[in-house]
Amino acid sequence: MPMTPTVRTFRAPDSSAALAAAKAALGPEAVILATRAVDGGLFRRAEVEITAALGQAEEDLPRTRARPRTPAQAVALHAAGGVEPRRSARAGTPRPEDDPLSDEIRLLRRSVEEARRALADVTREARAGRDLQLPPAGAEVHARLVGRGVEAGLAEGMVRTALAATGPDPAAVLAHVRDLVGERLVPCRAPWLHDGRHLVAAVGPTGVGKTTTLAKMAARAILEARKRVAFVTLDTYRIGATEQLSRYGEIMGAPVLVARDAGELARALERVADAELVLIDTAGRSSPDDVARQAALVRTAPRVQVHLVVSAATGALELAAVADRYRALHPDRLVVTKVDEAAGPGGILSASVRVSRPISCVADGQRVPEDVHALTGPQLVELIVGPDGAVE
Ligand SMILES: Nc1nc2c(ncn2[C@@H]2O[C@H](COP(=O)(O)OP(=O)(O)OP(=O)(O)O)[C@@H](O)[C@H]2O)c(=O)[nH]1
Ligand SMILES: [Mg+2]
Repeated sequence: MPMTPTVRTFRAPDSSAALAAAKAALGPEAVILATRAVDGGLFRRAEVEITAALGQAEEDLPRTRARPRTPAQAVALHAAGGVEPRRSARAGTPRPEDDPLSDEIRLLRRSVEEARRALADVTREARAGRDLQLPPAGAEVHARLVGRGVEAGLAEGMVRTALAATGPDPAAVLAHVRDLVGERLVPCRAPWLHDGRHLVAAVGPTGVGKTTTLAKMAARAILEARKRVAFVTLDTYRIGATEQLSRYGEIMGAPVLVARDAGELARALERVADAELVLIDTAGRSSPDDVARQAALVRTAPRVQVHLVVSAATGALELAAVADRYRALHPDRLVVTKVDEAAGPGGILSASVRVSRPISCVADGQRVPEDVHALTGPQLVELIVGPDGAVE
């Protein structure tokens, strides 16, 4: 007896949990039709949504000349190595519904392909855990961390420490890992809420959001703390850079000064002596010499706090490389941007452990000033590890 396809969606914090839920509800023959990431915000949990259909058991599928009745059956049949679903069993007698059906089948095939890839990712992560010869509880937590973008080596180190401390209970291992992440991600007061006169300089790779983040900080300081704010830019390199900052300054009624060398910077700072928050923008440069020259110039400003800005969207390995490149400049704070574009924000940990500096704020969008947040310790941990609760 052919089964009637049942199509259902399942949501869970990660793809392995969503797959497990689909298999639990629909049985091991469930056919995954689509997977998609459901966006979370900083305060909303992101989820993975899987659409699955109750498939036919392989032995039930006709081996030849079968005709799928619905798209789900067609995909099940095709995935199970059955016959070409487009043509009817009676070859040469095309049916009127063939064309819309084949369109749907094409779409569904693509979805199945995407789902297969997602499944391959999950399997690879699980295999990585096994290859490391971690006990099941450790492999599970390791897979979760890697799935959230945490560098595999960092994940392994934390999981092994947690296993040694707690024993092989996945929930206890995960709880201990949360503590370890918390120790590595230290929050601090939002730069726009600092007392007294405060100088903040943004340094970091090209295009990570230095200028935008400074504009967000300025707007927050003006709106929330009623502070007098001034901008100084050292970015005379990129065409349009001064105009970009001047536009923000104009909108906010904050002066924008340009400095090309230490003398000009000192004079600019004197001119904005009454500003409580001075935001110093720098040019994103790729050459290490240019980066070092600019950092040396920034450091001539008395009591300046240097914020290294990194983009979470670049992934763990790139974040680690950026942190290594900029560590020599001794940044005082870390700013993380583009969390909204990061497939897994866990990569932030790679930068954080390398520069070992407090995280002053996290940006998750282009809107000024809404998309910048000074997160608490637990919020930072949640960003990396995902929402609290049992291991999924
Ligand atoms: N999605 C997203 N986009 C962002 C975020 N922060 C900045 N951007 C965007 O990233 C682009 C580059 O931002 P900028 O602020 O000009 O970057 P920059 O680091 O100053 O760039 P350079 O000065 O050229 O090195 C702009 O389109 C911003 O709107 C963020 O948190 N999320
Ligand atoms: Mg800029």
